[in-house]
Amino acid sequence: MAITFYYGAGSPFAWRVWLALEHKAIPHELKVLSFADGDNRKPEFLALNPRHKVPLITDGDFVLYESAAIVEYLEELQPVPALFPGEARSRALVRRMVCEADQYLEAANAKLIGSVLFTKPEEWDAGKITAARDALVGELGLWETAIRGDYLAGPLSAADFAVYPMLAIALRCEKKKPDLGLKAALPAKIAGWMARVEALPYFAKTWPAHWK
Ligand SMILES: N[C@@H](CCC(=O)N[C@@H](CS)C(=O)NCC(=O)O)C(=O)O
Repeated sequence: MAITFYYGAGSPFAWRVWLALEHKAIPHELKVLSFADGDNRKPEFLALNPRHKVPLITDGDFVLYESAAIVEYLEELQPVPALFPGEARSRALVRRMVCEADQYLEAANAKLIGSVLFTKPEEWDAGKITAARDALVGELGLWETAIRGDYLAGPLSAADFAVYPMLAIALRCEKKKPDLGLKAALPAKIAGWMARVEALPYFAKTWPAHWK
């Protein structure tokens, strides 16, 4: 088993890589780091990633971090089943969606997560939370318009694995703040697409352990 996968539960970026590994059935050793215990700041991990972030993989003596780069590497390592399917234009569309997820969806998500999950309830700012939720719903409206088929780019692709975990963590905010109103505001096509990702045979295995 050449690949070792460094993972942190609840990290949408690490989740993306796990879904890609499972989709391609690439054998790997899973190393779960604990953020609470500071595993990602320990010297042995900093030697692999000075940015102290998961995900990270090693493949023999090759070390790679950054989830989008890892997924592309896995695709080159094992092209079938594809995560960048089709011809050049279809693959470019997948890459565009991954960039959009990492740039725009992530920015909207970070505001909501920051104002709900990473803020103590007694310090919640209702105006800030509503604005963050509305901005995310607005962003999701763009994704709803962009959906090409059963999955974001048409066939299942790296775009689905980039976006799904971000939305799952956003919806997690509603567990902590049940009146958030995000689930109810999800565009219908996005809700249907999420259900299709959740129906993938390996999906349940990747659900964050502490969310169960
Ligand atoms: N751009 C990176 C983001 C990775 C990232 O932000 N990971 C977070 C967890 S979601 C992390 O490890 N944070 C720990 C830290 O910064 O100390 C990627 O796509 O892999």
